[in-house]
Amino acid sequence: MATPVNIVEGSYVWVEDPEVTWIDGQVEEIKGDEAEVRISDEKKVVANLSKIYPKDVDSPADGVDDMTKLSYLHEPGVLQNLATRYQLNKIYTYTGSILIAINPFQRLPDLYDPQMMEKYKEAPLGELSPHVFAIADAAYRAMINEGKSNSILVSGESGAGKTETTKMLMQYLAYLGGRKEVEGRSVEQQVLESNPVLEAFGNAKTVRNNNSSRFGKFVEIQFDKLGRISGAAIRTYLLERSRVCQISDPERNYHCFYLLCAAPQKEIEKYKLGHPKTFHYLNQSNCYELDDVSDAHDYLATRKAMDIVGISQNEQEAIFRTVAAILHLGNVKFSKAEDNDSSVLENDESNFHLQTAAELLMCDPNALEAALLNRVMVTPEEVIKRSLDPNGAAVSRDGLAKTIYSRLFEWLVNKINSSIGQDPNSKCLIGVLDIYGFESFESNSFEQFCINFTNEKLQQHFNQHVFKMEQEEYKKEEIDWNYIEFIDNQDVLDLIEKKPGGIIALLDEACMFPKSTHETFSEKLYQTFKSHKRFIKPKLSRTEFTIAHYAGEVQYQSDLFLDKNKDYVVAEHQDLLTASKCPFVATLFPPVPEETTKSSNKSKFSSIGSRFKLQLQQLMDTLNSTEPHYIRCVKPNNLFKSSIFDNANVMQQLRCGGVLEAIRISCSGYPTHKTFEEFLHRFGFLAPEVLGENNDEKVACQKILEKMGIAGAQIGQTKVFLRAGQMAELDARRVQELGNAANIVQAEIRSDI
Ligand code: AOV
Ligand code: MG
Repeated sequence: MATPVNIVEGSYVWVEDPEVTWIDGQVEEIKGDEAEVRISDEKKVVANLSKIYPKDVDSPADGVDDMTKLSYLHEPGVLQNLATRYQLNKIYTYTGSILIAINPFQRLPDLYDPQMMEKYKEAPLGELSPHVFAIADAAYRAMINEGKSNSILVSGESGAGKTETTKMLMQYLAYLGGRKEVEGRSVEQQVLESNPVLEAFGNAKTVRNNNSSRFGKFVEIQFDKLGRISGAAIRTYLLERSRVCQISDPERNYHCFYLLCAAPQKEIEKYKLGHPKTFHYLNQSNCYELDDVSDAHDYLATRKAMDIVGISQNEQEAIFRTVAAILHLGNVKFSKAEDNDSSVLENDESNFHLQTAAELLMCDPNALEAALLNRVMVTPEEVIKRSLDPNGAAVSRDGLAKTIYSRLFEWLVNKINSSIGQDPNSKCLIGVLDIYGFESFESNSFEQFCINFTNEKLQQHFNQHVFKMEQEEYKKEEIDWNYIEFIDNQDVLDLIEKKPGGIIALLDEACMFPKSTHETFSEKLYQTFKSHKRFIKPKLSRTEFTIAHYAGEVQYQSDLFLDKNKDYVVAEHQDLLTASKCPFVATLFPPVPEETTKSSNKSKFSSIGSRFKLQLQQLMDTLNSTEPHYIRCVKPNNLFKSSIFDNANVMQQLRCGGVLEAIRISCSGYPTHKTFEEFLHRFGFLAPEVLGENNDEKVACQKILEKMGIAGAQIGQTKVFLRAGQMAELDARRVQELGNAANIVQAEIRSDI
């Protein structure tokens, strides 16, 4: 961000502070590069002039609803504005047309009720207080008026409020595009009820969020010529599979497992269930219940939502039966067989769970046992049957559980889509994107790699968009805009996705080469990206690598990258479930066509990374054909508490989420846009003669700039555009003038005495 150079003695400023990030005070003395700033009666600090920023003392006490109205666009100003508003429960603020939403961590009364929806309907953006409804309304209006598809992209870190925001957006769009009299299930109702269904199966408690989405989601709402909802399509991205079998304290597995364990007694008996702590897939963590959530209530609510989205009673029964089967499967344990390296079921209890799992999946228990304990290898010469050791059998079991669960999730999405129905004639749609936010944990694996890759993609889209909008504003005002530059994150994207040679391509190569290990893969990365600016090899490590993402550095553990990248269903598992007597289970595992099983290893390999990359590219193509609207969600603290605004934490998110980058982009052009009237009101007294001349506003502004010797600023059609630092320069002059005026007044008073 530009360094303000125009700070004088007497200026009000912001100084960096280790505790609250920024603190305000007044400059008492300037010596060379250093300023002495009085913070309070007791406290003075000395800081380098390049590290202090001017404070706008004229800003309203309750903040401004649009950051671009701030006289100074810099970090402390932005932060102060958001903090002030948050304390007043004003959680929404614009930055131009971008909406910043700060998670209130409490239900704010009336904020989302029908009266509010009615109020926002057709109100021009910016006329009412900032709100998600205003963004949805703008998207809807633009779609109707221009006949063009729009999209709303919601981003922010885990727990920042993306999913809640998305639900509000959908509710408002359903309100605008719904039909008055509804018979049975309406399309909009189905669209809305898809949320609780997908959340039950795709959300889980993590350390960051009690209801964390573990998949990405793009909902495309289709409208007919009259602007009514006529169909919808939900696309989901990469569900976190590992969670089904592995969780760490105090997280939880997917909600549906706990819901089912809290189901009415009849179901519990039918599925032979018990307390979640009796199941290995759930008892790896000590967390079973969530504050303020009743799993029993949510079970019934989920069933109801499933009714509405068109999942039949039979299908629902089969879905929960499959969920129960996964829990039982997880309890099957193995021990070493006495005489060799193969394994057997550990005890009667394991046998009971295996029998129950087979019964629920309606497959042959002996075949299930065999599929878990053995692996058949087909070579051109012969078919070899190999027994797995207990560890291998457990891996096989978990693989089966993950595959069943992810197929079940895919089935749900497809079912919801076919039941809501697509409108082939729809020319206009509004897409709403709710994707997992940037993640950096202590240990980061392939999932985080994919999640962060997604965020890089969206970040690029965002930068390009902000850049374009800024240019459009300049064009509209007919000013020269040649010299805005902006930093692109294309280099990180190349590192990840370039073909050939990017990390995903190298990972695919490693997966196809039978002798690769994560060590050889890592070695290859180290060699290839030795001098890449965004790639770092951590000292002493032979299997880890760090990527310098736009949002910060993340160190990845490559151990499971190869395994997780292979999209591969063990043939024995496939055959077992294809043969299930339960039609639902059998449809999850349609028979694999002959040729693919027989062909060489190479074409059999299907890469999750590459497929995900392709899906993302398709998503970007869709987004690029729409008019985007951005909502950036911010988490005010890590305690999930209302009313706590943690400056450092918010600052970090604004930096990572690109909000400050957006501001930086506008700073590299003309960060301050003031209407002629505002400008004259503030600076008119610097040139009273100009005001006296009865000039038109535009000419008056021009003359003031000339008199003050401000070069490079521009006068548009309705606004004055100032370069970075020029506002501070004018304000400094104002402080001096005011000081002079005050001295004169004081002198007059004294001479009066
Ligand atoms: P996320 O989608 O951004 O995280 P959520 O939308 O699930 O985050 O929000 C987390 C929690 O914050 C919710 O469960 C609510 O308790 C609360 N919350 C968020 N927005 C609001 C709001 N507008 N009003 C009231 N409470 C709110 V993740 O899915 O983890 O990245 O993968
Ligand atoms: Mg979410």
